[in-house]
Amino acid sequence: MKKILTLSIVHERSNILLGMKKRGFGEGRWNGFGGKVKEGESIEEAAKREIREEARIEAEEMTKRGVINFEFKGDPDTLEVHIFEVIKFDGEPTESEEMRPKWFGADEIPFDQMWPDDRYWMPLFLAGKKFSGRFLFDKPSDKEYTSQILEKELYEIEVS
Ligand code: 6OG
Repeated sequence: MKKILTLSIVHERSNILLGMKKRGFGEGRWNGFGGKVKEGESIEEAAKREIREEARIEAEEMTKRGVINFEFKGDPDTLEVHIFEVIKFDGEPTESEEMRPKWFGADEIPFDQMWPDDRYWMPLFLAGKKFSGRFLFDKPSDKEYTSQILEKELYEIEVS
């Protein structure tokens, strides 16, 4: 089964806002804000709701930057993650139950404490490119274990 998720990264000048995931899937890692799209909402509405819930800010301007399919060996589910760049927001990023937000400069992104796919697509994100891809992992990461990439496809998309 395919699950649709969002992942939003606020990009302001050369800084990005990430959140430390405090619980659940991806716990103990830095990531953008996001989660599952609920029935009846658009992908963009879901992205805005998740940013509001997890970082307590209101996304006012965002653009779709990529779609990546994530699979785990032996698991029939595919996570179709839609990646957004938030260019304008209102409010002050604030810690929530799920996430502790923090700004990072483009040259100090904590890839060692992120999902291992991020070091491949983040440079495209930071360069303003659009992309699509697919990653197959051995098994989910948790606090102690970092997933290993078994297969990787990543393409830059030309959009006029
Ligand atoms: P909840 O299920 O906690 O949302 N996500 C991933 N992000 C990256 N960078 N790599 C992955 O590789 C990911 N798998 C899922 C999507 C989970 C959040 O984590 C993202 C969502 O924003 C496997 O609601």
